[in-house]
Amino acid sequence: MEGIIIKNISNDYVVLCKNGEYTCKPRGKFRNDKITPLVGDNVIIDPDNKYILEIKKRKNMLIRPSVANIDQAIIVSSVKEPNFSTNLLDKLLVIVTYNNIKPIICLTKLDLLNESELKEIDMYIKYYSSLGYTVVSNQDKKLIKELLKDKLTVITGQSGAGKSTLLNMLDKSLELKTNAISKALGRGKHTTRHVELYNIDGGLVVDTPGFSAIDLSDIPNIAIRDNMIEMYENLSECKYRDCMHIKEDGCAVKRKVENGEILISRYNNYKSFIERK
Ligand SMILES: Nc1nc2c(ncn2[C@@H]2O[C@H](COP(=O)(O)OP(=O)(O)OP(=O)(O)O)[C@@H](O)[C@H]2O)c(=O)[nH]1
Ligand SMILES: [Mg+2]
Ligand SMILES: [Zn+2]
Repeated sequence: MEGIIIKNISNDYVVLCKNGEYTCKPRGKFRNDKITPLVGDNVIIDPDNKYILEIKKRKNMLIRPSVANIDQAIIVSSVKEPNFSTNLLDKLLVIVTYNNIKPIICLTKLDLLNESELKEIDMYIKYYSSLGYTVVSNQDKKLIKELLKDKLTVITGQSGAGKSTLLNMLDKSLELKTNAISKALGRGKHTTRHVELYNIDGGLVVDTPGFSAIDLSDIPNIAIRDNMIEMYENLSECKYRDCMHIKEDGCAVKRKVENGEILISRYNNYKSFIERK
């Protein structure tokens, strides 16, 4: 019988099939082959003996969070509590696009901003949109549901950003646990503890525990450059074909940062990624 793994707790995998859910163990074979089943895996199970018999070929996979066959990722970024961080957003955009996953930016807690703060965020929304990213707010319920339809979407972002809250807003029956940021950080714990896949009106969505630190250490510098749109698209205008936009002369990126065409925070974040700071 065919199904998809929607949850994993230690060695138990909950598999959603057409006629219901089955909690299965992986066959010993997988351990020998060093294959660990992941949430998002399409599998064949033996429903009588509750075993996973086969894992279908994966389209892609992420290590942290551990999810397979992802179509897109919603990067949840709060604009306050925790404060908006372009560094974190740009880092996640690089990680997601490097893994061939389409990013969607979802801003939360806009209701906590005053007018002048809203104006500043609006500038960022316009800039990221101009790069071609889809930018939504967690209030755009209808739009988000349309984006989720028929796709497997991972929800990622900092702890306390409002990932579980967003899913609860989309589907009240989920009743996911959420926690005030001060408490969440104070205890140094994540409210969401495990990776779990939910079906929201035909869209499969994975809630994940937020991270407090994440790094780009697996991604080579050239790939970081090529996964930041401005750093990649302006390369052809630089004097050197392999320009890293750092010390080189005749650099189109540095020129465009100076004349305001490229957002200074984007460039500074890029530099900090390249310099591994
Ligand atoms: N004012 C306001 N508060 C929000 C909004 N979204 C989330 N929150 C609050 O932010 C806190 C953290 O939300 P969660 O949904 O638990 O955050 P999370 O990203 O799931 O956190 P982890 O599971 O720890 O990774 C909760 O107290 C929410 O009520 C929002 O749009 N506006
Ligand atoms: Mg959560
Ligand atoms: Zn350059």
